[in-house]
Amino acid sequence: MNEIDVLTAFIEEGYQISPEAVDLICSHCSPRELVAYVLENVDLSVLVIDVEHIDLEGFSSPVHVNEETFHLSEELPPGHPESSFDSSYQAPSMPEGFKSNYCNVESPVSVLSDITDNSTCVGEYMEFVQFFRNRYSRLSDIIRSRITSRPIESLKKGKGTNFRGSREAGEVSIIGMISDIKSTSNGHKIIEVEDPTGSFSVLIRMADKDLFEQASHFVLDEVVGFTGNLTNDGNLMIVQKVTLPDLPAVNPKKTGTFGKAVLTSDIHIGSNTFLEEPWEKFLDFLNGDTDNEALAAISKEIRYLLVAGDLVDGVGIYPGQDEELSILDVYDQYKKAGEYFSMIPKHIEIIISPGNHDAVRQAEPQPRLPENIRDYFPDNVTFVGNPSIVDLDGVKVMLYHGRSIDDLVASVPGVSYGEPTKAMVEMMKFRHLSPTYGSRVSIAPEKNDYFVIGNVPDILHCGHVHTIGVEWYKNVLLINSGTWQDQTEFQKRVNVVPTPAQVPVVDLETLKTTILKFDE
Ligand code: D5M
Ligand code: FE
Ligand code: ZN
Repeated sequence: MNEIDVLTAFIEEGYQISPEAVDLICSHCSPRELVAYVLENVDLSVLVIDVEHIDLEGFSSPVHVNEETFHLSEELPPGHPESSFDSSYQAPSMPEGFKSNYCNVESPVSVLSDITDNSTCVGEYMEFVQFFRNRYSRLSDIIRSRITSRPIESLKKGKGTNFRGSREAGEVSIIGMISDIKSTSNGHKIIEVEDPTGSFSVLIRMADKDLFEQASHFVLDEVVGFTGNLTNDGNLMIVQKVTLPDLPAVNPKKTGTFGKAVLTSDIHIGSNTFLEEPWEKFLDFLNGDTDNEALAAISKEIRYLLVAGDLVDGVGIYPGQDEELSILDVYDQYKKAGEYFSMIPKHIEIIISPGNHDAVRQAEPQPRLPENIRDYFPDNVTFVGNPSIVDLDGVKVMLYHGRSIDDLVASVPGVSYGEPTKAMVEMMKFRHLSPTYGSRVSIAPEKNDYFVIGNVPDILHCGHVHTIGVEWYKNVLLINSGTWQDQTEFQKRVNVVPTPAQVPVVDLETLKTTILKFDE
């Protein structure tokens, strides 16, 4: 509601209103409800409504939470499971005295992992060694808790004997980082793996169908455990079993909180295919400005808005991009973004991480946007790097723009742009957001591999591919949050078909997700 709306609402009811009272109502997070409350309670003798007639305390007294949630479950992608949480679990309850919406509720944000201000890398050889060792050490620790493995060096020394020098018998296990995947002339797979002590070749036979299927999901630089028998010359392992660093079969239940988080990404402000009208409808929704009661009920419960990269279209990102821009200067694009984000109610905590169209280094992990750009945005925005992990009042969300999805679509069977969460399942199984070095993702060798999924998040939120997807994987909610950009000429050429202006809204207590559409 703007000032004129407030003014006319009172005039229509036969009241005048002072400018200070108008300001007070407009600055409130639910002005529409406040106007109704004042009109209902004002003394009939009052002619001019002033600040003293606006009883904010009375307005703020607790109201009953509407338990009915607006579920568009028929619009969820096929296979979207219902919440699998333990029904005995009690989520933290709403604080006493919450208002007609969540505008006076604290919504804490803490950043648990982020490269910002921690980058050490200059790209030297030894840094790459350290980077891959960090990955190996963390992922192999997970696998080692499931199999008893030996260092590769001990297999070679043994040459057919075990590491105590006696005749080799039975199975052995190693944990290696995949350095090469080849097919033999008979169609078997030979996989070259490395650990800090050496390298070794393992064979996966075509006839071992399940194993072969599992191995078809491997991409370079992933860490995997292999169990099998060595050939007589001791130079090759015939694999019987593979062990991934996958999430445990029983992943502990979540620690929920109340309210809702809205997840989005790939806004591409400044592109001439940026969908301004649906986006502005979305901003209205965040402000509770909607005639749809169900949407208004959701809007009132929103505590967080997360943006997983590609806030603006940027400049010079792909050949001929300048012909598809409506705002040619990247700072002007961010200025416009800042104006849009200033329209979002101040009680909604906003998290923004960058993507490949944003004005930070292209090599990942990317730090948060620089200060001269952050200055365009209001105080309720927290800027983080890509990837990063944030804790939203007990719900842990890992944000990653998702550039590696391009690699996974190109090489893993069953992973496609149409179902982006399938790529995210691969990330969870191999506990890594972007395994392959030297492919589409340019990786900076930081001391710590920020792409390793160590502590398991409650939600993994990606974007980049411009298609929406929601899926559960072992109690982790995987969401690709789509886009606000219509198909570009460039995307037509590479056959990318986006699903724009759709927004997943996550209930932070149950992690049930509703997809809202703003394109109609
Ligand atoms: O990426 C938007 C989408 O376009 C995403 O699905 C990847 C795809 N894309 C981007 N660049 C390429 C190239 N060079 N080839 C094929 N597909 C591509 P965005 O990051 O928003 O540009
Ligand atoms: Fe994008
Ligand atoms: Zn992108």
